Parts: sequence; C-alpha cells; structure tokens
Amino acid sequence: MKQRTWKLPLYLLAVLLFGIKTYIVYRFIFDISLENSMQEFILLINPFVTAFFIIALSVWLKPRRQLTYMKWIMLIGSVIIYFNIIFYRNFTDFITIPLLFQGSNAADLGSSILGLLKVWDILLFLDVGIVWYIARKYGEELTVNLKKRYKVLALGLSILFILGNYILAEIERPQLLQRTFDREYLVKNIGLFSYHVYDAVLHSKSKAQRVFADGNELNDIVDYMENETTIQGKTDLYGIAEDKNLIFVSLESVQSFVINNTVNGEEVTPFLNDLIDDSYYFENFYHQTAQGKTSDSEFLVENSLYPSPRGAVYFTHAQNDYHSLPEMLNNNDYMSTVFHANNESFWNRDVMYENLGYDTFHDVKSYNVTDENTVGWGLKDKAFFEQSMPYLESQQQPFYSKFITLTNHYPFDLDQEDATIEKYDSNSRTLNQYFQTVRYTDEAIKEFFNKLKESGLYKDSIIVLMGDHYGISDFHKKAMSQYLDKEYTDYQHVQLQRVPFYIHIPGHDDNQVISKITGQIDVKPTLLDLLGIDDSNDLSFGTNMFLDERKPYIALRDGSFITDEYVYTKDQCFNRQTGELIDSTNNLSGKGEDSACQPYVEQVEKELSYSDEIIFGDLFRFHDFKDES
Ligand code: GP9
Ligand code: MN
Repeated sequence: MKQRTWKLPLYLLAVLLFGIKTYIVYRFIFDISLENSMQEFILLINPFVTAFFIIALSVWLKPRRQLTYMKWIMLIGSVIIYFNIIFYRNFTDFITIPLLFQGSNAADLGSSILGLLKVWDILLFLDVGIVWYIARKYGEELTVNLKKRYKVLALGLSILFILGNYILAEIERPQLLQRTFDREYLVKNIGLFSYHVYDAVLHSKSKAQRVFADGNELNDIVDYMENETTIQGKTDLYGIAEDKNLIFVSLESVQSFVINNTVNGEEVTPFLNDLIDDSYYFENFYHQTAQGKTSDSEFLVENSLYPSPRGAVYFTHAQNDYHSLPEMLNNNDYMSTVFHANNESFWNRDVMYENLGYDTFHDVKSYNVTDENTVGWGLKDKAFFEQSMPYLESQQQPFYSKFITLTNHYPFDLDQEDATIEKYDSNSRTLNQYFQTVRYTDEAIKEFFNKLKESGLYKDSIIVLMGDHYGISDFHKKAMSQYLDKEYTDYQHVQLQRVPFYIHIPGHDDNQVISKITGQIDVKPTLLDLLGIDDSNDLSFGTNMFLDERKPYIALRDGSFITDEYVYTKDQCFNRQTGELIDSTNNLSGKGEDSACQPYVEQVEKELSYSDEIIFGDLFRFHDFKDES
C-alpha cells in the first residue's frame, strides 16, 4: 500500500498560490510606489497575511465544506482583484463602495471597458484553476481535520499576523487610517481586501454623519472659511462682464501639456494656442477631481467645495442643500442651461442639476444623433455645437450656459475622416490617439466661436473654457515620459494635473497669461466677481483668481498640494520650479525634523476634511445664506 508520510494541506497550498498571485498583481500591475525596504517588506507580507486569514477559516468546516469554501472564496477574491485591475487601468485608483452604487453609469462604459481587458488576464485565474482541479482530483484527501486547539491556533495566528501587519504599517505610516484620501497608501500597507473592509466602514460612517449632524459643526468651518479661504476684496475686473451671458465650456480630458505643444512637428491645438493672446489664460491651473471625473469638475465649479474622496458626490449627495453658482445666478436674473449630448442620468446629472437650480438640461434627447455624427461616447463635438446653436439663440438673456464636450474621451476613438493630424508613435495606443481627438475638439471650439460670432451672441457674452480632468492616466507613464522627454516622477504626475483655463472677454484688451497657482475650486468666486455679483455671503474654499492676496496653495483631492515654492505628493516635498526632491516627510517623521512642506500638510488635510464634513453632514441645510429672493 502506498504510504504518504506528509502532504501539503490544500488550504496552505491555496494560501501560497493566492498570496503569490496577489503579490504579483501589487508589484507589476498596480503601480505602487515603494520608497524603502520596510515598504517593500510590508507589501510582500500582506498578500499572504490576508490570504491566510481568509482561507485558514476553512479549517473550522467539515472536510467537504472546506473544499467548497476554498474554491469559492478564491474565485470571489480573484474576481475582486480583477475588477480592481480593470478599474485601475483606466483610473489608476481602486474601487470604492459608493462607486458600486453607480451602476447606471456602467452601461454607458461599453467601448471604454473592452479596451481595458487583455488576453493574458486569464492567467490571473491560474491559482483558482489549480485549486479547483486539485479539489476535484483528490477530493477530501487533502483537507484537514484539526483538533479544536489547532483550529483556535490557526485563527489566533491569522489574527496575530493581521495585527502584526497593521502595526508595521502604522510604524511605517503613522495615522494610516486617518489619512483616508490616499487609497494607494491603504492598499500598499494593509492590502486590497482590508482596504475594502475599511472602505465599507468609512461608507457607513459618512452615511451616519448626516443623521447626527445638528449644525454646530458648521461654526468652526465658517470661521475657517472666512479667515482662510473666502478672502474678500473686489478686483479691478469686478463687474466687467455684468449682465453679459456666461458661456462655460468643459473640455473633456484636455490637459495643459498639449497647449502650445506639437506632435510630429504639428501644433496640437492651434485655435486654443491663438486664443491665449485674446484671453486671460491660467497656465498653472489644476483640476481637483477624484472618482467623479467630469461630474467632480462640475461640482467644484458650481459649489467651490471639494468633491467626495470616495465615489462621485453627484451620486452620493445629490439631495443636499447647496448654494450653487446657477442658484446665485438665477437670483440675479440669469437663466441657466446645460448642454451635454449624453444620457441625462449619467453621473446622476438629471437629479443633481435640478437640485443645483439649473433651469434646463439639453441631454442626448435634444440632439439628432445618427451613425455618421457619432463616435466613441456619442455625438461628435462639432455636431454637438452646431445642433446646440438654435437652443442657445432662443434663450432669454442674460444666460449662463454650460457645454460639456465628449469626443476627447478615453479611449480617444476618432473616424479617419475627422483626423487632421497624425497619431503619435509610442507603446500607448491611448496617448497616440489622444492628440488626434484633442485636435478635433480644438477645431470644434473654433467652429463654436465662429457660430457665436455669426449669431451675434459673442459680443454679449464671456466665454470660459476649462479642462475637466486628466485624459492620460499614470498607466501610460512610459509613453508620456517619451513624449515629454522627461522622467515621469511623482512630481511630474502632479504637474500633469494641470488643465487649461481660459477667460475670454470679447473686446477686452488687457489680456495676460497668469502663472499663479489656481484650481477648479477658485472658479466660482472668480466668475461671480467678473459678473459683478456680490458673493460676500457665500461660503467657499476658493479664492478669486485675480486677487493678489490668495490662499497660498491648491489642494488636490488625495492630499497632494502645490504652492508657489513646492509640490507635495505621497509624502515627498519637491521644489516646484526644478522638480528636485527637497525632502521626504516619511523619512523625517519622528526625528524632530520638519519638512519644508509640513506647514501646509495639516492645513490641506483640515480643509479637505471640512469640505467632507459639509457634504457628509449636509451642513448647508443649517445655514442661512441671506439671499434676497
Ligand atoms: C459623460 C461625460 C464623460 O457624460 O461626462 O464622463 P467622464 O468619464 O469624463 O466623467
Ligand atoms: Mn470627463
């Protein structure tokens, strides 16, 4: 008779395989930055710690059930990892619970998702296949039947490992769990699965926050805003656009690096380049969006509050009380309209727009959409502007009209006949195509300006153009670094979050390129000033971009920030001009030294949390903005 002296129990094999797979994913698919050997060590152990915790629970079950549990838990775990990978490839970010409730967006993602799947992804399920195969072949032979005290030991060990992992992470990054904005930190230190559990806790906490809010929370926040952010003072431009129409164009995925730049020797954005001479152009203007993408950029402009750290605030807090730009304009006899040729429910816009006080929303139903005039995400930008004109012309004036373009959206598909420049040549199809669709949008804007002139609306309007968020994610680092001919560092990543911002006032001479550090949070107070609308009762985190005395930083949603002197991100403080690393707060912490960036770090975190408190607690319902209406 064949005698086997020792056999590896299946649950240990499963832990090993699942752990190795997870580690490979962390290391080679998620682009997680590792700054020292301690971080490398934590990243190495956490896949096994988590796998052991989840899979070793099986020893408590009867042999047959052990197999079923292991097979399914590995499959579910792998699917969770895989969904995160798909999401990561597009957004360089991890899935959050609120995102899962945005199902209505998923259906529209169609062509975008296909480009994110790769054939070799099947290998990511190899460990599952092996365990399913062995379980089938050997059945209960490889299961274990432990005495109670060994079961308790297994459980005790797995809890101990988890705690040990957490303690190491806390030593490496103090207050890890308080820094909730930076998901990469969480995944790096406690692993993807613990991160999801933690995210679920945050989710319920933010849900509960509204119920327990009573308005007193607002006192400190109002003080803070009045002292630090709502800096009062009118500029020389106050009222320059009084009673004029405000035409706001959101440029899908247009980043500043294409402006005044070339591809294969040709200008990418000839019209937008020329427009700089006739506009106020802000060359250091940052997007501050997070998972809500375009909708986050809209939220920033409409409310001068930060979008949500998790999920899209357009979904999660669409019923809150706000004191929005359209509402303030409506109180000043404007009518407000949005033009966007997508489904009205995308990003929950129909619900949110109504709450924010928009009078009309021209969604896809207002347009004649055919096979010929469609590409990628829908109606092509040129047709979009053309078909919008009759609606625009028939509006009562003064109006505020927001246009949201669509053609320059990932995956940047374009019909051959619409391409007027050559593709770029790199390993990233996304970047290669991007220049062509950006050029298309540039041409569409040019046509729109001409139409405004023909219609006579031009001279009675001011036109604001803004890039909504990045188009090229970190996933295309290599190609970007080839195009920019620079190393792609964390510093570069932050600098690439700049998006174009133009204020074009027809007939105005004193135009300038403005280099101040500005961001989407500043748009609302700036526009109100130009339109001559008193905003002294408004509460906002932005400051007028034309004021000399301004809040000294722009905060990105993950806690990174930019000041005149510094760029701070992922615990590193860089010289803004040179990109040189000055110091890393991570290495300084605990040694009594301070990073050059330190004075701002806490204020930025405080400001972001205050904004979250307003939104999660729906605190504006307790505030009287003293608008006469
Ligand atoms: C879709 C448009 C693009 O309606 O806003 O969405 P995005 O993915 O950029 O947020
Ligand atoms: Mn967008």
